[in-house]
Order: sequence, then structure tokens, then C-alpha cells
Amino acid sequence: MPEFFRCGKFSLSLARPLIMGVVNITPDSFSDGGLAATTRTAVAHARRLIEEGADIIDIGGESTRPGSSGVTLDEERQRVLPVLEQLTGDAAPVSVDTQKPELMREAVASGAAMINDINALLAPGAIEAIAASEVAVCVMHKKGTPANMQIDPHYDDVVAEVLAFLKERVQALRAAGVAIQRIVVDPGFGFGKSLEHNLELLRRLDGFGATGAILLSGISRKSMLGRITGRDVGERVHASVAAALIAVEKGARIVRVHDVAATRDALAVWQTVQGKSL
Ligand code: HH2
Repeated sequence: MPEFFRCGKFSLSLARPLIMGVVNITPDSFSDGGLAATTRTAVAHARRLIEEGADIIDIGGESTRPGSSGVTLDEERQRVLPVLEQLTGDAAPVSVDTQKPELMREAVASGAAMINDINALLAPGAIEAIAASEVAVCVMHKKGTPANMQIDPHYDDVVAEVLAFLKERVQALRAAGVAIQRIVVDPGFGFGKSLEHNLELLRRLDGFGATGAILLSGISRKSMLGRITGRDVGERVHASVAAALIAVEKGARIVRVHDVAATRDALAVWQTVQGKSL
């Protein structure tokens, strides 16, 4: 695993785990739909997360919750680009969560430091959209599409299958000239996985170090935590922090979370117990 995470003009030390704060510029996200649905509220929310300790801000204009059907390029562009343009001068790198190569190109041109693609840059033209730039990329595993992914997903060995997929994506990126310090891999909790699949992935998360890339975990507020605790999405902060800690203990170097302040405190305790500086 690299010692530094390179994203655009930023180089972030991986000596401590990094917090990626989520800003959904959507009316319908499962986790926080409507919270930051306008440019003004999204920018304000992002700045609040940076103050709370977010190292990276992840902005997205399309919900990928189970059952969702997606938005047009135009709609997504109108949601994302004005927010990106206002945040690029800020202290934290901005990641754009999109599956669309056209928007990836526009985001890179507008100063995005990272592209986070739940479709692992599989769309035609996606790798080309980022390869010649300095942006980082996150490639995530999913089975099926958000519209159908939670309908009875099946794996013989979920960890082996997800690991093989992510290794192949890392190879494809390396072949396109993307440095390993720019590549983030994510097993995609909740994307075409049952509760048992998600638990197995978390138990064996350390196995994803074999990709050689930087490991990201995104469990925050997800339904697996609701299944375990019986709590609604707005009441999953403690469960989310616990999951982030387990992920970090098992090698995640970036945690994608909604509750930045709570996660930051928990990771500060973890980092101090490790005998390392904050
Ligand atoms: N999860 C969501 C969206 N993007 N990206 C990565 N790399 N990993 C994830 O686990 C991940 C992701 C879903 O969460 P959220 O953005 O809160 O909800 P929605 O898709 O409904 O906007």
C-alpha cells in the first residue's frame, strides 16, 4: 500500500486514515436525501464537513440507492459542477461520485481531485477520461445495477470474487499509466450483497491489501447497519462509527462517511492507541 495518496494537486499522507465526507446533491439519497439538494446548501454542508475534519469531500448528483433508476447527464451536471466550482479553492480535495465519462472529463477540467465511480470505470471512455490527468480514482465492486442489485445476490466466495474483480481493475488502470498512489479500491458494501456477504467482506477486508492499491470502505448509515441494530437511517451514527473503526483496523485507509465529527474522534482514539501522531 502506498504511503501517500495522490489526488490532483494534493498529496495526502496515509500515516493516518483519511476521512471522506459525503455530500449528496440529490433529493432522494437513502442516507441524507434533500440535506444538500441545492448548490448553496451543498457548498455549506461540504464546508461544515471540512471544519469537522473531512480530508476529502465526495460530491454526487445521482443516488445509487437500491431500486434507483439514475438521472440524465444534464441533470447530474447541473447538480455537480456549480458545487465543484465553488469548492475547488478550498483546503480539501474534491471527489466527484459519477459513473458518466462525459461528466468525469468535465469534472477533471473543473478542478476535481478524484473520480469515485461505483461502476469501476467500466463504461467506454471512462479510463481515458481520467488517465492523462493527475486525478485519483476509486474503483468499486458492484453486482448488477442499483435498479436490481439487491434482488437475491449470489456468490460462491464473495471475497475471492470481489478481490479478483478489483485486481483486474487495478491492472487495467496501471496499463493505462495511472500510478498506484492514485488508485483506490472499494469492495462496495451493499452493492449487490446480502447482509452475510457484507459481513464476510468486512471480516476479511485485510485481504484486499493484495490489490496493492489504497483501500476505501463505505458502510456509513447503510442498511446492513439497520439490519444489525434495528435502527432507521438517521439513527445509525454509532453503528457507522463502529463499522468505520473495524474497517480501519483491517486496513482501510479511507473511510467514506456522513458523520465526520463522530468518525474523526473515534479515529483519533484509534490512531493514538496505535502510538502514532494525529
Ligand atoms: N456508497 C454510496 C455511494 N457511493 N462510493 C463508493 N466508493 N463506495 C460506497 O460504498 C458508496 C459510494 C451510497 O451511499 P450514499 O452516497 O450516501 O447514498 P446514495 O447513493 O443514495 O446517494
